[in-house]
Amino acid sequence: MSKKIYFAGSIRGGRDLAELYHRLIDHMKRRHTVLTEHVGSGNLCLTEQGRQLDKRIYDQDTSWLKECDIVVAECTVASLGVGYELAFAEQLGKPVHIFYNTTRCHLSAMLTGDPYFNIYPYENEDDVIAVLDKILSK
Ligand code: 6K6
Repeated sequence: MSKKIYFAGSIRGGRDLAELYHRLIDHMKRRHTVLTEHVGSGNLCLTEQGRQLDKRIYDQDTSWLKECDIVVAECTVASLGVGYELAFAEQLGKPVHIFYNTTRCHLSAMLTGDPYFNIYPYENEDDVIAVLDKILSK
């Protein structure tokens, strides 16, 4: 069944893996709806937009978190925003699946130490795709 996916990935935390986010989003979009497609965009504005414009982003993203069926997060690049979204999703009781590349980072203990989260360490992008397909086919 087609799912509404909230994909979380670093924006102001750093865009080193933006192309990976884009490929993962493209893959998931074949069968599902990704509410946060912009996370994989190449030309995002990374600077603070002021409290009012940032409030619009916050309101939209928290509304999508309430609407989604599942949260998928790529957490290799540390991001305050993604950490916030994961805790918010947990409060909402949404299933949360977290991926991180073990060759590039050490995940925060606040994620690995929280038994609520499904966590998938990986080394290759192909492994992420295979696990994602399994999760999304349920
Ligand atoms: C406009 C078009 C694309 O991006 C923008 C402006 N910025 C954001 N738009 C939407 N969601 C955002 C934006 N900035 C951060 N987020 C949310 O926080 C995303 O859902 C990411 O998963 C997460 C990234 O947080 P930071 O702390 O790395 O920015």
